[in-house]
Amino acid sequence: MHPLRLSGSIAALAASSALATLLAISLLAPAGASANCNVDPTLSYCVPGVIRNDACPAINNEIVWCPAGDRSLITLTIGVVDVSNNPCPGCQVDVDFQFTGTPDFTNCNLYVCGTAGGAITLSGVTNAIGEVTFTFTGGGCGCVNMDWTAYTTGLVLCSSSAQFCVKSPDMTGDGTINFTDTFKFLPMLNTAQGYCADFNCSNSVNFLDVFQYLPHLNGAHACPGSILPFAPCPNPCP
Ligand SMILES: [Ca+2]
Ligand SMILES: [Ca+2]
Repeated sequence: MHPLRLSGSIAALAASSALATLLAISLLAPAGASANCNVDPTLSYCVPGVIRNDACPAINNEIVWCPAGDRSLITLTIGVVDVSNNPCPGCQVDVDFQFTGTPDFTNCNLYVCGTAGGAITLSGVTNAIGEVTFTFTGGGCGCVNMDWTAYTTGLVLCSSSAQFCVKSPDMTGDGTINFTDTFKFLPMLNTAQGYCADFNCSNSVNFLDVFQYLPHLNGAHACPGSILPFAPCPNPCP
């Protein structure tokens, strides 16, 4: 290698190392800064919501989610403020989540990726406006309840729950999209009806829903990790 190029590489390496150090310091700094924030748990807030990325009308209360995360997501935003109602950036927030639900299909499951039996504890750090947002995806069709308790520095910020209506190309709710989901989909396509296969929320099942379904089937979309459903079926899914 040309000596100049080599020295350039070393300089780049040194720069990236310095950047990594800076990044590490900047990541560490907010945690310390949180000690300076006189958090007021009564003024702090937790707001459930969705990031909509599906073909259903925006005002619709049904969301389509895919275990691969390329459709709508369930969110929880936590805002931490001090006793003067000013945002607290750099606060570590820990949240205990518990998801439960009832599948619309018999013999099928509901799950949220990354959870074990619907439970997971996540941590995050509030941004410049004092907020941190957690996002979730999963599979199955039915009603999902999200219960949460959010803490910072030992204080409970909020503890509440919200319900979401979900449907997914993972119709069987086993964590992946494959031919078993197609077997669920086809009877609804043939009869032109079925809530769980109506992927564009048009109140009928037709070729437009096929177009919604196929990319997930062709991509064999799945949760990045293993799943442990929180609404297990009494029998194995077909
Ligand atoms: Ca499936
Ligand atoms: Ca439809």
